Amino acid sequence: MATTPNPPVKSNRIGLSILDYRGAKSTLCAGCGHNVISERIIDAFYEMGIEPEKVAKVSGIGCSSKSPAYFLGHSHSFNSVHGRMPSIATGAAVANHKMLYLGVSGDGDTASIGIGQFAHLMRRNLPMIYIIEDNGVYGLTKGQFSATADVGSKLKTGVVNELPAIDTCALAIELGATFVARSFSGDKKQLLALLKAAIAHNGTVMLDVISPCVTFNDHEGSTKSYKFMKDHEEPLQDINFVPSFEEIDVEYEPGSGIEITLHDGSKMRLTKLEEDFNPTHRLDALTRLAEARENNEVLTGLFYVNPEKPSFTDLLNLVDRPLGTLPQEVTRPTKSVLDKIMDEYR
Ligand SMILES: Cc1ncc(C[n+]2csc(CCOP(=O)(O)OP(=O)(O)O)c2C)c(N)n1
Ligand code: SF4
Ligand SMILES: [Mg+2]
Repeated sequence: MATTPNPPVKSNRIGLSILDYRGAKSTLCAGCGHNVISERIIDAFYEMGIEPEKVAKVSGIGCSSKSPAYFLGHSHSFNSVHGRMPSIATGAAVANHKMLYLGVSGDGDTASIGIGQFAHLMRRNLPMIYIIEDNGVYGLTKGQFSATADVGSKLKTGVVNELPAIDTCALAIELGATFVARSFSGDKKQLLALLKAAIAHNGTVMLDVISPCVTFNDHEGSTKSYKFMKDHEEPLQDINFVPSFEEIDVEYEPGSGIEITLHDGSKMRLTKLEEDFNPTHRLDALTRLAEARENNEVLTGLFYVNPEKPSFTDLLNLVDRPLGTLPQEVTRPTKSVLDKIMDEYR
């Protein structure tokens, strides 16, 4: 009897299938926004044709910080201490600047315990993608308000948050990050375009993704629920990403939006822009975010990008070969050199 051949497995530009970008089976709650973000990360790295072995995943503590286990199973990974992922990422990036660093944090991990480390990562413009999976609560410890919870947002128990939210995007722009955006786990097209552009950028990408916690913060009265986001999300622009390795088949018409060329030659095309808003203008971005906060708008999209500013590792003028792989003969001064240095202190 004739057998039906299996359909050919699709592969990307480096010959890998989407299965090569998956990770372990998720242990997070079914329906958690974090699982959807993991899916988009898998799609973005597959579509960009990035070798999983060239990626280093770093995270802190929280449901969000567990999620790197569920994507890019062939990549390097380090699950650090609560709020301390930035220092681990900084050390790793200096020791080996040839890897692509992908950090996953939570709103608690970043905006509460980790705010100090977050601030210094942003100001250094460390070349990495820093994702906040933002649900407005500490999911792992059973749903207390985090510092990104909006004023007036209500817990299931009826407790109302009266403290102002920290806007992690405004903070990241103020401090020096060079690619700052907000998205929603349920906005598949926008999130995928932003993740692919993030891979093409050199410098700190700070991507705050609203990611509903179905167990503790998806009810009426929450401003981080699926329903609230579906009703209130206001995308600033329609984002199309054209990677450097793809032919640009449609000519871009000047005046129909903004085109931004990223570090590796990829292009972002932003259309349906609000009049006068240009994401390459830092002050415009800060003003627009402040207005959004005053008007209770949930703005998403690309707020700020600067493809020109040197990253932290550019500024260090590192030798081409990763420091962590240099042999001792190169990194350790000889006895005569050490003696000479000591002589200078006598
Ligand atoms: C030093 C330290 N303090 C407190 C905790 C307890 N703790 C674990 S996860 C967490 C908050 C997680 O919230 P978030 O980062 O928003 O992640 P989510 O679970 O919501 O994805 C806290 C307070 C801890 N693990 N370590
Ligand atoms: S508790 Fe909330 S954040 Fe944690 S896995 Fe469940 S739905 Fe996700
Ligand atoms: Mg959280």
